[in-house]
Amino acid sequence: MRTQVGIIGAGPAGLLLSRLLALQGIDSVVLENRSREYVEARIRARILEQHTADTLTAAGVGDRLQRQGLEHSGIHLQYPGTRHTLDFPSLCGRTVWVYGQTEVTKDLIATQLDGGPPLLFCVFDVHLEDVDTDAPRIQFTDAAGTPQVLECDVVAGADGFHGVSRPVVQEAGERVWERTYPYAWLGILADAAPATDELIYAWHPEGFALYSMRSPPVSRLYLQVDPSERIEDWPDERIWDALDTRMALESWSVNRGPVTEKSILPMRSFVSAPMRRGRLFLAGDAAHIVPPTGAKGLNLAVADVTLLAQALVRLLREKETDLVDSYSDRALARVWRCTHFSWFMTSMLHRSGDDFDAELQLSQLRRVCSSETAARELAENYTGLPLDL
Ligand code: FAS
Ligand code: PHB
Repeated sequence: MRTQVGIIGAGPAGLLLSRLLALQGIDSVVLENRSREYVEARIRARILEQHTADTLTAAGVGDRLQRQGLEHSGIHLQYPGTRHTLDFPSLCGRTVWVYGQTEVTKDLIATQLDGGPPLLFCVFDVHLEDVDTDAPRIQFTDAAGTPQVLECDVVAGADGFHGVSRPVVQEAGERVWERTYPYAWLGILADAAPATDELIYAWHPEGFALYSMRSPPVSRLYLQVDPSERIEDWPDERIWDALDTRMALESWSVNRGPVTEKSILPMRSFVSAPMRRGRLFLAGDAAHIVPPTGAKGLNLAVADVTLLAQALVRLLREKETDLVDSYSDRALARVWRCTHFSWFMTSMLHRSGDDFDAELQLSQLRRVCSSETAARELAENYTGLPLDL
């Protein structure tokens, strides 16, 4: 098999990269080790920055997003006795969209399978070779169990945190920064109409809580818990009682309903640099992980592949290396900005158990809720900064 760009991973990064390249006449093959059903069923991100929504729409995969997505013009920040609304359009002229990553993935896969570049599911034994040459190869076994070799001009490692691509970059020497947070998120899906128009990010002495939504009849809610907590120790009633406590506001209450899914998600920040080795380029979670408090994970993946697609078109069509040579630095500038913002939101809103921290957090929250300058800084980061910082 031969293609210009071999892409490992059919998550949002790999799929969108393939689409953006195809629109520029660059061919690719996407290799995915899971089944289509598995990939489309993964519940993950939800908040799309304005740039992400615009990119998907411009790439011709935004029709359902425009029809079924929920455009949100702000968030509520809460601490005991106060719920303050940040109005994004008045602060920074942008909005965000609530539209599940699962739906984005379904839209991208449907487009890919409707006459788009090859997308192979259930491959295994994926190995990269000769990435330091201009003829890298991907060895793999296809779903039928037949060994295959994909000859490429370039390989894109969009295979997530547990993929095979980053270790290949690491072999040539790279730096890694990691922070594991001393808390996790217990998340539930509930058949209950959200009791709020915008997301509520709530600080409380007992811990952080987040009120989000999937669709008009379905709520998505999260509680800060200790990373050692077990989901079986959290019956529905205990979860609802904790949400009521942490989000309490006079003459308002959380809407309860049947819990249809619950899980505990660990929280960490992770960055690896560079995001390139020879003709192998990393994008998305393969290179970085952020805690979900800032709603940046999916949006960072989209920003990476927007930059990478531009760079690969320049290399493969115009034979110019300037953009591929600057890709890692340009992508990492945004990665660190989003890593900082995700750390800022996480540190401001999650109880550490230390009362000095609590006073700092409350002071920061009061500052954001009272200063247009501080609110604008949060709004600009949350809705997404320009691609090239
Ligand atoms: P992905 O991990 O989505 O995709 C990588 C793909 O590569 C996968 O399909 C995988 O099966 C495949 N793959 C791996 N190894 C392979 C191999 N050897 N060969 C072939 N294929 C291989 N972000 C937010 O902004 N908000 C959230 O609330 C949020 N919640 C999250 C919850 C969870 C449980 C997780 C894990 C992540 C969450 N994220 C969230 C972050 C998430 O949305 C990621 O940022 C996003 O999926 C990144 O997309 P990709 O880089 O494409 O990586
Ligand atoms: C979600 O709805 O899953 C969600 C929303 C905002 C976040 C994180 C997760 O910051």
